[in-house]
Amino acid sequence: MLTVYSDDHHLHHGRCELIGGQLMPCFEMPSRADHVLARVRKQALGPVREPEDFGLEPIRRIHDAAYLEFFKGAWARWAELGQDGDLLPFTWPARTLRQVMPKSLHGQLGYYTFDGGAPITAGTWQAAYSAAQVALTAQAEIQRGAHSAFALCRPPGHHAASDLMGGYCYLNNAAIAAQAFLDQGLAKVAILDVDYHHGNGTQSIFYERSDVLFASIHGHPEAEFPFFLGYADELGEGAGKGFNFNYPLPAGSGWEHWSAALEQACGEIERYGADVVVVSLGVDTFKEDPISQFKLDSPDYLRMGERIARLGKPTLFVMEGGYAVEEIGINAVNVLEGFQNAQ
Ligand code: Q9C
Ligand code: ZN
Repeated sequence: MLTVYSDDHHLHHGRCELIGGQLMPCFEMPSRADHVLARVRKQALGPVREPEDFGLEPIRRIHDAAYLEFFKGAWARWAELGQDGDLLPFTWPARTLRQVMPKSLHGQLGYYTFDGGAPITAGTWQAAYSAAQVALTAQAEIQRGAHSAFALCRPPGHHAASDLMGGYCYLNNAAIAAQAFLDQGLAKVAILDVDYHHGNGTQSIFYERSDVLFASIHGHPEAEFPFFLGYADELGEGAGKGFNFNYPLPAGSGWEHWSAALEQACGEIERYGADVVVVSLGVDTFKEDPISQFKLDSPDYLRMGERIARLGKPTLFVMEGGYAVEEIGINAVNVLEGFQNAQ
């Protein structure tokens, strides 16, 4: 299986996030992708290639033009104010406030974010842009006939909506790749989101559409980030009704419960008759993940890959979360090896 990877992810290294009432070093750190790449090489999964540059057009198919303009220019505006710390929001247009567009950088930052977990640093735009190109390059490989490919994206993407960043995410790599498949002639794309957190960004992007089915297995939003989306009764709207499936699970869920949800999600993908499957591959379901509450163990990821392979569809794996840095490589690559060995 081809892996697409760009060193540009190192350009994004947030300093800190607010957790447990304290500023802690960001869990979403560059060594995550380094560990996954090292494991890809160690296991000889296949070739590793740099991304091609498909430009902004395929990103604009998913993201709002003004949002992209804001994100691209935000750091320069911050630097012009004489600042060099991470650019982080602190005010949001929540209930009782107006959805107006302020003039100030921080006002606009509040408008374009849904949490304080997506710091903008000097290199964040370039890193996120390259991650989207990584996803598009792996997508192109499948479009050209490969049965699978791995987009080793960092920063991750599934929390990012059309005009919102948050949850460590800026550009929705999986959604951008899914749209590219459609734009290149496929009719039906299924996105299977196995990250511990609900893929609120991806769901919102495709919620009223039937050409992309979204299925997500995640910590119950009653208790888990992103809290305000990801409930089982969210089934899609309008033309998208019946094309959105959420499987929220309680804290402490292990492979037995998790794999039962995977079975249901796979059943929906089969019924749908997807031309291609995009897997939002987060491995923060791991039992030792420092910010998550599921109990998957490393061998479970092999089973996960095998089950996905049994769908029998061309499959694009897009890296999302996973914060047990030492094991992230083993767990992510186990999914890919499980998939590959089941062929
Ligand atoms: N800073 C992904 O796994 N946690 N994102 C909030 C307070 C946010 C996870 C804790 C978790 C986001 C891609
Ligand atoms: Zn996650």
